[in-house]
Amino acid sequence: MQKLIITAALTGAEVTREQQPTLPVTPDEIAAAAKECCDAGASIVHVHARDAAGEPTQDIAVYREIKEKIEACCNVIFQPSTGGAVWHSPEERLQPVELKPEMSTLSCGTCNFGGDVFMNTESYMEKFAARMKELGVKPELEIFERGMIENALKLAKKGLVEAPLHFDFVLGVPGACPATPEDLLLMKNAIPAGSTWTVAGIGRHELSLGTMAILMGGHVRVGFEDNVFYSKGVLASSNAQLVARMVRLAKELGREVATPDEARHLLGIKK
Ligand code: KMH
Ligand code: ZN
Repeated sequence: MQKLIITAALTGAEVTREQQPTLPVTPDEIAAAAKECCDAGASIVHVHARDAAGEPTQDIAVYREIKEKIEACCNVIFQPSTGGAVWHSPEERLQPVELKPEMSTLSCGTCNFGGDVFMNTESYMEKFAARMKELGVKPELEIFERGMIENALKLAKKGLVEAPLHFDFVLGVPGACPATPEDLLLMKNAIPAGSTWTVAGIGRHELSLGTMAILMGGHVRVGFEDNVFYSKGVLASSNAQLVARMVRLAKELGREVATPDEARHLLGIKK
């Protein structure tokens, strides 16, 4: 089995300091959390920027500051979000790709997102994919529903994303695909051979689906964007605490954890 790639989704667009008092929000806090997670065993950090008021922003200047601060302190793969928050325009969302990060996310369809709609029309998916390709940014294909895999494959057929594809199954978002073991199997069995995949289980499902992925040869995403708790009713003390638990589980289950450079090799990213 491949070594395990652990992604830490540090901040997200929806979580607040009220829900998680140690949520990293400023560029300094996000960079410090990235280093802590990298030291704990994460090889990718998925990043959402926040403005001075702590609100989600897709401002390229804020992403630039975060990228530079992370690069100055650790070797982790920087993966900015192009999902942003549900109310960001596609043009706002695409901004961090212009920084030519090693990776960025590419959401592969529209779904309900709690009481909101997360909008990803075909034309915008194509635009995002084309720009990532032009700039040499490896897309992580975000899959919130089964049909989104077909949308991703359509992008591949048009040459806008290239094999080997890398998928992230985001399971358990209210309004989208639930986070059952059967759903994860369905997703995993629907992607082309030779692809890599990771799973982001929302809330308590982070632990169960992450454990399944370790056993199934997939990869794992943890962090406050997806889950703020360590166990029922007990807040996690940091993103790194959630990473460290996955490292321990992987060790117990006989799966080695990838370094950032090993993750680059597995994902076909040239530094
Ligand atoms: N915040 C969600 C609406 C991504 O980062 O690419 C979208 C999201 C996906 O988080
Ligand atoms: Zn995100």
